[in-house]
Amino acid sequence: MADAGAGRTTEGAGPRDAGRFHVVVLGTGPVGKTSLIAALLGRSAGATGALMGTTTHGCTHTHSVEGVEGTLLLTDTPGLGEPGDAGRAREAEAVELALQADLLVFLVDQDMARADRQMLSEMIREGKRAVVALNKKDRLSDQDRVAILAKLHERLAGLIPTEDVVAIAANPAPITVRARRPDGSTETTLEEEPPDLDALESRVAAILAREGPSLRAGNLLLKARRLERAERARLAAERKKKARSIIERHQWIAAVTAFANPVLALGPMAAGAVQLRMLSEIAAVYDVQLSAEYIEQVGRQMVHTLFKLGVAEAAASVLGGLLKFNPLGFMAGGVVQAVTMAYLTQLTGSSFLEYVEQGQNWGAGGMQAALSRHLESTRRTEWLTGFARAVLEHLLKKKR
Ligand SMILES: Nc1nc2c(ncn2[C@@H]2O[C@H](COP(=O)(O)OP(=O)(O)OP(=O)(O)O)[C@@H](O)[C@H]2O)c(=O)[nH]1
Ligand SMILES: [Mg+2]
Repeated sequence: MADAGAGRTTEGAGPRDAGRFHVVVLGTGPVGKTSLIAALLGRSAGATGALMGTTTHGCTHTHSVEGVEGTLLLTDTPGLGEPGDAGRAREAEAVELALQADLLVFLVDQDMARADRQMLSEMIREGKRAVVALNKKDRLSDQDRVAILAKLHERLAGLIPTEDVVAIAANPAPITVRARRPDGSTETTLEEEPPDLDALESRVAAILAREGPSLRAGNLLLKARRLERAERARLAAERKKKARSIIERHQWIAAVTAFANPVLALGPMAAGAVQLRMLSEIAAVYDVQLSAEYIEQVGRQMVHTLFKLGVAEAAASVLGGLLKFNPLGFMAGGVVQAVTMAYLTQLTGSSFLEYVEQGQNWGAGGMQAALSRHLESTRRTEWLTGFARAVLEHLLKKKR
């Protein structure tokens, strides 16, 4: 049978691959993933080695199983949990490949580490069907093998049915055989041991025979759902970016307007027009239908609440420190008003953005709690100092 995996994996079991079933082997460190694939194929499947990181890229091989119609795609993956940036990138590739699987074979060579269990449960949450194979069973006494399997059953309770946890030896170590020569001396030879994959092969065959078509259909659904989720995330990020730039634009307008009319500026009444325009634009980005009256009412309430919560005091206190050491001190006249109104606009904008993002929901405690959260998380921080400085610089630029 032809080997599809001369290089990196590019193919997967998609809707066109009617007679194909995609198995991906996953595991942390040198647990024997490549060895397992070689043993299943009955020939080499790439380099193997005792140190981690031997396989650096995914590779897919085609394989057929006796008694099972169609073709198996077997994908080897780089090990999970290797250190460094390169290790993380390899893990990301392995996860990406695992998500393409109709069936995962999760390989371990001892009791399962917490990170393995977490990865496996994430895969199962993604809707993946998985079997767990304890490899290198030749290294274990019968008693140890039974004990480790029992431990695995316990750890995987609720995730993987007991019959889907099996023990195998993909590439058992050769055994030493002593033979007595006719002359009475002894000869020691190393004898290769054949792989022992019976338990795994019969599980995979049974799963394929029983669940193959529905697993494949399920996988198609999952793929569609994943794409949908990715599309939603992309749209959310794009909307947020637009909304953020709307907030920024209006915060500058608020600053410049207040700076020009400091007497009128400081008070809930003054915030009206800028707020109304900003909130309407944000609502439009999120395709949220809110009447102008509602937005005006919400805007007024937010401004009022923020003044009550101390937005002006917060802006003034951060400016006190800034202006003392700042050559911009000469502008102090309208600066307090400008920073206050810009800060206010930033807070109402961010809170309203969160509100529409969450499906027109202020979260626990309603609008007041949301505003208070935003104010509290910024008022005594470096962020507010940086913000005030940016407003001052903006005003100075406008002045020039
Ligand atoms: N004793 C014993 N050793 C095994 C068995 N299977 C694999 N090994 C050895 O374990 C080591 C790692 O095997 P690989 O197949 O390279 O492991 P891998 O999971 O592909 O490792 P990476 O590619 O580095 O992630 C090699 O030295 C294999 O010979 C087994 O059943 N028994
Ligand atoms: Mg390998």
